[in-house]
Amino acid sequence: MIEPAGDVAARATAGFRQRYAAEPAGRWAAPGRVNLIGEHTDYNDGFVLPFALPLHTVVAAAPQDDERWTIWSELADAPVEFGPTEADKPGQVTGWAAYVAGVVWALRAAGHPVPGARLAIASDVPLGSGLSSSAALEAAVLAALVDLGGLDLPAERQPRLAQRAENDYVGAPTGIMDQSAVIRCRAGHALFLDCRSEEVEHIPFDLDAAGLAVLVVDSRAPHRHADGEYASRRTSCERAAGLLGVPALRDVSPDDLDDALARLDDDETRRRVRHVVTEDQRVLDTVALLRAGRVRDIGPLLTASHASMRDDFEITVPEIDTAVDAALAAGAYGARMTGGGFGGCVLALVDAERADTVAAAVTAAYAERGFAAPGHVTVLPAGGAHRLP
Ligand code: GAF
Repeated sequence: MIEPAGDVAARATAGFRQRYAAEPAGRWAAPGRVNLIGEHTDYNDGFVLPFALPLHTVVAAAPQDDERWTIWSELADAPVEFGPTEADKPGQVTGWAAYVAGVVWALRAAGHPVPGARLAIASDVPLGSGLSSSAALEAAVLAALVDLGGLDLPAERQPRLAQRAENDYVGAPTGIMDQSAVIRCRAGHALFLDCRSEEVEHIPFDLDAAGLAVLVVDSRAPHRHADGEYASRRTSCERAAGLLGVPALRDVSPDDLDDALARLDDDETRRRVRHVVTEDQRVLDTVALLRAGRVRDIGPLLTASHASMRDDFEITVPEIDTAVDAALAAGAYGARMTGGGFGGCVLALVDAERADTVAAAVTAAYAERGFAAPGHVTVLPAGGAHRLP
């Protein structure tokens, strides 16, 4: 198991000591994630296959006697403090601290007696790169408060609660994937999640044994209206499900796709539906290949997923498409954008020994197009949120 970088935990601990002149009662870590395949399927009750990254947010925390919460983050200028009045009303705490207040709010709204606490936060999950830094923060805070308060909230029920914090307190209409990934993933595995039932299967994803690596390229593309575009894709899918008379697009079978498309009234909605229905099937096909140990063979499914996001769901941007094309031209088995879109990261499945060559090809293609240089890192699947020893 890959433990979080010691220095993130050390920074959280040092921050706690410095800020509060006391020792933390414990430290809790939650990872970032990439999604191997299954994009914009979660809020359509469909399937996703993310895995956790060996990059973490760490919360050092201790209970405090009164019912108040004080949070310090190494990334913020000043600490934030709030009590039940602010926590019980979405919108009262804003900015990065809203993710923490949202967790307190969601716990209290579900009837849990949340202990007052002092928290110090450090992280090496990049912000704004689509690697779920917000879910990592929610999950680490949630793990800390559950442990400190001795709350009865098993891991399988935590993602829904963290999602509620993000949807109803922060106000971002995201699905259940990111919170599930950062809480429930297992090292060496991808998480096959049925977003309707929330049942999971841990699918072995042993890149090392296959001589492979996943190269994650940070496109560094500026986010272009990502929040509004995300919400409009979601609305469009829900409207289409209504028109088709199904609870969610997950209920449209690929065999019935042509009939379903013929019943829709405009081309844009048809493209959105086609993406979701074919993407669900690509997740199932990817899982089948991984179960059979055919890791290399998932490459074409990753690339087909990208084409579907680019042409049908229309959520990619030029930097992202450039990175995918360059990785494929340099010999990647498959490549796709990962996450909500309009920027963020690309993942490419590559022979481990060619990872640097593929990364260099992407960097060269960026330079040719005049884009700011991308970032890159190779990753192995890590485990979900946990208390540190
Ligand atoms: C973002 C959201 F938070 C997820 O719920 C999911 O919809 C994803 O975009 C797209 O697959 O990460």
